[in-house]
Amino acid sequence: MSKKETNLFELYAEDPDKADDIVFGRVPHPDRRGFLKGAGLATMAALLGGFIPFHRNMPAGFIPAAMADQPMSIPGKDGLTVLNDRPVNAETPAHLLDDDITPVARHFIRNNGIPPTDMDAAGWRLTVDGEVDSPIEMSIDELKKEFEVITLQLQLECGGNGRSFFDPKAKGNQWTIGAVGCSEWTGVRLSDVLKRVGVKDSAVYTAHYGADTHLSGDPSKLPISRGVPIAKAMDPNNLIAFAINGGPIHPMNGAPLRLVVPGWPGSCSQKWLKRIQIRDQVHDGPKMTGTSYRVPGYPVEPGEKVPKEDFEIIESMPVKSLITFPESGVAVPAGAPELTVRGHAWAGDDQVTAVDVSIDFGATWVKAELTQPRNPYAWQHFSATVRFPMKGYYEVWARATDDKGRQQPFAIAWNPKGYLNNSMHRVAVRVA
Ligand SMILES: Nc1nc2c(c(=O)[nH]1)N[C@H]1C(S)=C(S)[C@@H](COP(=O)(O)O)O[C@H]1N2
Ligand SMILES: [Mo]
Repeated sequence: MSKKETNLFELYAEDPDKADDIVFGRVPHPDRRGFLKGAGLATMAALLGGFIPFHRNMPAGFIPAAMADQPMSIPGKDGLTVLNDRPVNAETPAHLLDDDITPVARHFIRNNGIPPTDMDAAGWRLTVDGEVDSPIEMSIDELKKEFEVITLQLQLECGGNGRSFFDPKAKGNQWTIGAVGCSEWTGVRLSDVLKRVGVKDSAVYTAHYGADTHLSGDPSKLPISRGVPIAKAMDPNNLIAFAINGGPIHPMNGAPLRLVVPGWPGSCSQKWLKRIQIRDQVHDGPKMTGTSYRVPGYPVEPGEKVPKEDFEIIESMPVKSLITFPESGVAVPAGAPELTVRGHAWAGDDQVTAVDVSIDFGATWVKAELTQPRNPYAWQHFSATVRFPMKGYYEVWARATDDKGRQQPFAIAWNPKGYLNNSMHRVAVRVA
C-alpha cells in the first residue's frame, strides 16, 4: 500500500471516527455515512481501487473488508496480529513474547469500545466513591504525592485467550495464544487508595469505569464496566498504574491511567480509568452480567446448552505456560539435534511450582529450570534442553503445574463463551 493509505489505515486503527471524518467529512447522520460525496467518496474509491456502487449503504465507521484484509500496523506496536479493527484487538505471536518483561510494543490490545480522544495526563481525574467514608477526586500528580509509588511485574491475560481452539467454535475474538503479557507497571496500590477513602462494612464489590465510548456512538452506553470483590481489591499487588516499563502507557493500553488487577481476567483491569465506585452488591455493569466472563459452574460437554443462571463469574485464571523459543516451525540441523527451549509460566493468584517439557507427544517429560517470580503475579521463566534422537517432525510441549497441584490439560475444558483455555502450548520442530 502507498504511504498515504498506510497512514489512513493507522488512523483507522487509532481512531476510526476521526479517520471517517477525514475520509468522508462530517456526515449529516451520525450513524450512517449517508451520501458519500465529493472528496470522501473519491478517497474511499481510490483506496479500494474502484467506484463503490452501493456506497450509500455503508454505515459510519465501517471499515471495508478490502482494507481490513491488509496487514494493519498500529503505531507503537510491533508484529502484533490484528484480529479486529473496530474495536481494535491485537495479539502477540508467541515468539515475540520471548522477553522476560513484555515490551510496550508487544503488549496485546483488547478493546471493547472506542478509546477516548483525550488522554491528557495533566487534566486527568480519578474519582473513588460509593460505599466509602470519604470519597476522593485526584489528579495523577496527587495520586503520586499522596500514595507510595511502586513498580511490579504483572501478568495480564484476556479471559478469552485461546478461544480460537474451541470446537464447536465460541463467538468473539479468535485469540490464539498471544492475548497475554507481563510488563513492569508503575503506580499506586489500589488497596492504599481504598484504605484512604475508608471502605464501609456495606461494601461488596468494586465497579470500574473508563473513558472509552461505546461502539454504537450512544453516549449513554458503556463499552465495559467490571469489578472485583473487595477482598481481591485489597490485594496489595493491584495497581492504579500510570507507567509501563518506565515510560508512558500506550494509548491502546489505557493511557494515562489504568487498573492492573493481575491474575484475574484482563477485563478486571479497566483502562482509561476515571472512576472506582464501591458497591453494596456484585457489580452489574456491562460485561459483568449474563454470560460475559463467566463459565458454567460445572463441567459441560462441547456444544452443550447451559442455562444462564448456571454461569459463574471467572476469578483467578488457571495455570498456563507459553513456549517463546523456538518459534513454531523451526528447523534444527540434524548434525546438532539439541535445542534449549524457553518460555514463561503463570498461575492466576497462585504460583507455578514446575514446568515439564516433552518432545514425544507427552509420553515422557523432562523437568525444566524454573525461576521464582520477581514479585507475586510476575511471570516465571523456564528453560529446558531437549535432544532429538533422529531426523523428523517433533512437537515440543510445555506443561506447567501450580502450587495446588493443578496442571495444564492436553484437551480444552470446553465452555460456551470460549474462556480459560489453558491447554498445553505446542510448537513444531523439524530436524532435517
Ligand atoms: N476501559 C476499558 N478497559 C478495559 C477494556 C476495555 O475495552 N475498555 N478491555 C478489558 C479487557 S477485556 C482486557 S483483556 C484488558 C486488556 O488490556 P490491554 O489492552 O492493555 O492488553 O483490558 C481491559 N480493560
Ligand atoms: Mo479480555
